[in-house]
Formats: sequence, C-alpha cells, structure tokens
Amino acid sequence: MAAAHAHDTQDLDHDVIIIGAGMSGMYQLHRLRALGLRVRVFEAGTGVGGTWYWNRYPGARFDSESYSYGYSFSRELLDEWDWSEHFSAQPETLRYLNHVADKLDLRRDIQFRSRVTAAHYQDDARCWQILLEDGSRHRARFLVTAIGLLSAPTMPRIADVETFKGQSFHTARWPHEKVSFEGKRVAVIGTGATGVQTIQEVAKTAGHLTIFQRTPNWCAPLHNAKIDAREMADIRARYPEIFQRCQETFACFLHTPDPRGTFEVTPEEREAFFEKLYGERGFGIWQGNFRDILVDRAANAAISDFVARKIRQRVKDQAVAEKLIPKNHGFGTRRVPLETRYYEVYNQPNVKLVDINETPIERITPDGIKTSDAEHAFDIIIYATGFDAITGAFDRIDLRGAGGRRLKDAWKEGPQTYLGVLVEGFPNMTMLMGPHTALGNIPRSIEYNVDWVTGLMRHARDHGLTRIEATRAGVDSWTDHVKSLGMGLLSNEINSWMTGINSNVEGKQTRIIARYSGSAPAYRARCDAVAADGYRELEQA
Ligand code: NA7
Repeated sequence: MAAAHAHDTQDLDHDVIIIGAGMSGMYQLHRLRALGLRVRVFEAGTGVGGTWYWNRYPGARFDSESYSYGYSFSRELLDEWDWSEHFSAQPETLRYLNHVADKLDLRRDIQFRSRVTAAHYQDDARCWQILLEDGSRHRARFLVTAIGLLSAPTMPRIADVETFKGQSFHTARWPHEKVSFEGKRVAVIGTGATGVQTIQEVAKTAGHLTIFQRTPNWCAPLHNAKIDAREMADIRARYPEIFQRCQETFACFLHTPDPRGTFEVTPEEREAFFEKLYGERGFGIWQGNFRDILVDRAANAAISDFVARKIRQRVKDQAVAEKLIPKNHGFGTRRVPLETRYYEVYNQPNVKLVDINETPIERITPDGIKTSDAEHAFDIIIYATGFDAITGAFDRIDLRGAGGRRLKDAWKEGPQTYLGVLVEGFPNMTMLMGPHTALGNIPRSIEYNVDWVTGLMRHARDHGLTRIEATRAGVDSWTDHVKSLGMGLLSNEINSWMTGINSNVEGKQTRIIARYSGSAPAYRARCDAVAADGYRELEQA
C-alpha cells in the first residue's frame, strides 16, 4: 500500500470550492461537475444570479442585447428561453438564471447564505481552507473565485449617513420588496450607468426627484424594444451566427470598431455615421464607432462634440444641459451609460439637478441632505455610488496564499496575474473575471474563462496534479503585456472604476491598469496556446 501523503484527497471536503453563484460560478459548477469532480459553491445571497440577484434597483437592465448576453453553451437552453425585450430588465434576467439553475440542477451543490470571509492556502496539504461567516471551515484542492468585478458596493464617504430617518438604499443592495416612489421626495446620488437607469425610472412616479451629480457621464440612447414571437424565432434561428459574431468582435459585443479613422471620411459622412449610430440599438456608438475615437484626441473630440450637441437639443434649459455635458473626459473614456429618455427627465417640472461641485454635500441629516447652500428634505435617498471594482471583492476576503502571503500585499502596486486567471504564490487558485482578463460583453468572456479553467482542471485530474501555480516570469510577462496594451488608451488617463479609482475607498485614489484592453480574440488565442502546450508555462506537481 502506498504511504499516505499529506496532500491526499481523502481528507478534503471537496475537489473544488467555487466562491459565488453568479453567471460565472453557475457555469463553472456545471462544467466541473461534468468532469466528475466534487464541487461546492458558497454564495452569500439566498439565490443564484450574482449581479442580477443583487442589483434589483428600479430600471436595472442589460446594455448588451439580451440574445448576445445569455449562455451560449447549451442549444437546449437557447431553444427553450424567449427574451421579451432587446435589452432585458433585471427581473427577467434573474428568472432566466433561475431557469438555468433548475434545468442544470445546480442548487444541490450550492450553499446559500454563506459568505466567505477567509481563504487560506495550506502548503502541506496543498489545499485551500475556506472560512464562512458562520465559522465553518471547508477544504478543497482547488479554489475558484467567481466573485464578480462589480460586486463590492461602496457607500459614499459623506458624514452622518446613518442619521437619515427616511428610507435609504444602495442600488446594489436593493430590497426584494417593491419600493414605491409615488408622491415621495426622492434623492439619487450618483450618475453612472446605475444612476442613469435608476433616475429615468424613478422620475416616472416620484413626487419630486433631486439628482446630486458630481461627474456627468456621456450617455447614449439604448433604443430598447419588445421582441415578439416572430422576431424571437428569427433570433433563435440566427443564434449560431450571433455567437459567432461575438467570437469575432473586439470585445465580444455584436458591435465592433469600424475600420475607418474619424478623419478619413468627409465631415458630412462623419456626421451621418455618428447620427446613424446614435439612432441604433445598444453599444454601437461606443463599441462600433470609428476605430480611433478612444485613442486619438481629435477623433474623440469629434464624437464628444456630436453627443454634446444632442444633449443640448434634448435638454430644454441650456444651463442644465451644460451641467449634464462632461467637461473632464471625452466620450467613451468611461463606461457609456445607455439611456431611455434620460435627458428628457431634466425637462420635467418635478426634477432638479444639483451640481455638487458648485454646492457640495456637507452631510446627511435626519430629514435629508445638507449642501453648502440648502437643506433638502427627502423621504427616500438612493445611493447609486458604485463599487469597489475589479479588486474590491478580493480585498473583502482575507485571501492568503503560500507562506501565508496576503493577496492584498501581492497586489499592492496593482494586480499582477497570469492571463488574469492565476497568481504566483497562490497555487490552485483560479479567478473567473479576475483583473487583467478580457471583459467586454461579460457572459461571453465568462464562458471562455470557465472553459479554460475547466481544461486546466481536467489536465490536473488526468495527470494527478495536486499543485498548480503560475510562475513569476509568467506573471511578469502577462502584467507587462496588459500594461503595454493600455498605453495610449484615453480611458486610462481618466478616473473611473475601470482605472481602479474609488473616491470612497481608502487607498484607491491612484489609477492602475486594471483591465486587459487587447482584443478578445487575441486573448483567447494566447490562452488557447497555453493549453495546447500542456500548460507548460505553469509549475505543476
Ligand atoms: P459608477 O459608474 O462607479 O458610478 C458611481 C456614481 O456615483 C458616479 O457618478 C460617482 O461620481 C458617484 N459617486 C460616488 N461616490 C460619490 C460621493 N461620495 N458623492 C457623490 N457622488 C458619488 O457605478 P455604477 O453602479 O453606476 O456602475 C458600475 C458599473 O456596473 C457600470 O459601469 C456597469 O458596467 C455596471 P464620480 O464619477 O466618482 O464623480
């Protein structure tokens, strides 16, 4: 009989622990189970869905076309699910994800109400020990983080937030019960993609709505529409084509940059092209514009000028319009919120825009919000103040690798990863949608990421590996590659969650290169090559 090794599997509770039952954790569970592995998912919420479970705020919906966003891996799933709108609203998306969980019988391996507070690698046993909020410990050979890149909500650093007597909500912690705005005095703080969706919805019923804006964003029309049975049948017939298109585009959207430069066409052609994009559905104006709008200052100024003119046309009060036009960044250099009659909200008599650069918020009071020049009374305050993005969800877990090294320390100067999936010093840990992976149309990237990790786990299983780790050289080379891809991108010169800035979080005031900004096909080609080479760039034991 072979001598028992410290890293034998029989002492372990599971082969793989996945943190998070959002879109990535759900699909990863499905794939790893099919390999015959014992998998356990720990999820803080009471149900599946991740982003679509937590973000129940009014107006929450896709900005990617529904049929390009759902899972593509199962023809059966595609055949039996109908999308009712081009850009599905959160309740429908959550129903969809619950349907997927039912269909694949995922829940039996998911433990809900289970927030992971710590994950420590154990050198001797070559395993991860996970600690839950309830104090229980669980051990597995491999750890997969499926914790989302926009999942750690942040409240604003404003004094006396807790003193408010009315109702208040962060958009990403919205209650499961309906909140009525009928006749109420409502405040919204924050005008990112979330704030914009919230504002345009709340404005429909609120008695009075006040928006506290620090930085306006460049918003563009979503042009949502219903999908009837005939159109859905047509979409279903085109699914192979739709997903093929997503495979080929730069960021997995249906939209991809136009090969022409902004100034390679006549001014009339340029205007007509911008006009066409402004009139079309979805992210085309951002992701399918002239190829140079996000790198060339003059090109960026041209599209910014075009969108500014649209805002001036749509907002009646020109002083308000000027406040809504971004002055400190160009179009598309931050995430472009897509909107439906957002600018028209500011023409309503019951809506007021407060520019908090002019009159800063001093504090929250029991009755509302005190700015430098007024006391505003409210029944409801909505915080659409965003997330500690990309690394935030990692920071909230006490994550320690080999030798007890903290991930937070390893990433002090910014994230350092191998393909965005592995980290040197953190053996047997893989990240889904971690820093420095290709993002874009997220579910498309998730499917690729999960499939790649599944391939790695299959390799480990087939070769009886108990320890897999990225090398220093591998991490350095990927990190350098990601940094060099980020050079010249105008978005990397701007503060936003995409550059790792969060004014409400200590230590997140310095811009970092947080995202891989090359093309998705190039990312996949690189990862495919690593797999085809037997993962020889990794240390395997
Ligand atoms: P964002 O895009 O980070 O937006 C947060 C908003 O909240 C933004 O307008 C911030 O202004 C504002 N904010 C944050 N803190 C404060 C304080 N302290 N005072 C006033 N205003 C504040 O988050 P979202 O949830 O909208 O979107 C995140 C992503 O999720 C989105 O891009 C989609 O991809 C999905 P700032 O710009 O910092 O001046």
